Amino acid sequence: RRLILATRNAGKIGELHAILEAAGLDVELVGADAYPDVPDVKETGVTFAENALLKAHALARATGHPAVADDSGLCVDVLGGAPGIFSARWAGTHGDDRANLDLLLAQLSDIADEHRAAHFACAAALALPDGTERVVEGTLEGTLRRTPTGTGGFGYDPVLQPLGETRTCAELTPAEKNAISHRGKAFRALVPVVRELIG
Ligand code: ITT
Repeated sequence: RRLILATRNAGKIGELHAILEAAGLDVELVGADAYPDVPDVKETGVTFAENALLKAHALARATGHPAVADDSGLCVDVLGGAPGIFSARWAGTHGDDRANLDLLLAQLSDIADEHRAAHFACAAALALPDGTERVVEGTLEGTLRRTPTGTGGFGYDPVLQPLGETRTCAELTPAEKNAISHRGKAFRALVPVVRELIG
C-alpha cells in the first residue's frame, strides 16, 4: 500500500520511513516529488493541525492514496506562542532560517534567561481519499539561548536547548534529536493510526 508524505524534505521522508519500518508496517512511503503535477496547497489554517490536515487532504484527493502531512514550528512563551505557524517565514522570506533566527534573537534581546521558555510543536495528519482524517501532535520543551550554537539540524535548532539538556538541538546527533523531538513524537504517534486505517 502506498502512503504519500506531503513534503519535499528528504530528511523527513527518511525519518518517517524508519519509524514505519521499525513498527513492521508494510507501506511504500513516497514523497510529494513523486507527484510533480499536484500543486502545493495554501496553508490558510490558524493551527499546526489545520495546516497539516489541509496538506494531507489535498494530496490524498489528488493522488487517490492515503497521505500524511506535518506542520511544525517554534512557540515562544513570552511572545504569546509566536512565531508558531509563521516560523518558516518569520523574517519575511519562507525558509530563510538564518534571518528568522536573527530576528527572533533580536526580539528576545531584553528577555532574561528565566523567561526564555519555548517549545517546538508538530502536528502530523493522515487523510484518506474518502475524507477520513486523523491528526496527532508532539512537542519538545526547552529554553532559548542568546547565541546560536551547533551546526546540526535546521531552523531554530541552534538556539533551542531542550529541558534537561546542556546542548542545543543543533549539537545533538540526528538520532538523539529524533528520540525527543516534536516531529519524532508526532510521527511515532502516527504508527497506530496508520495501522488502524491502512495497515
Ligand atoms: P515542508 O516542506 O515539509 O512543508 P517547511 O520548510 O515548511 O517544510 P516545517 O513545517 O517542517 O518546514 O517547519 C516550519 C518551520 O518551523 C521551519 O522552517 C523551522 O523554522 C521551524 N522548525 C520546525 N521544526 C524544527 C526543528 O526540528 N528544528 C528547528 N526548527 C524547526
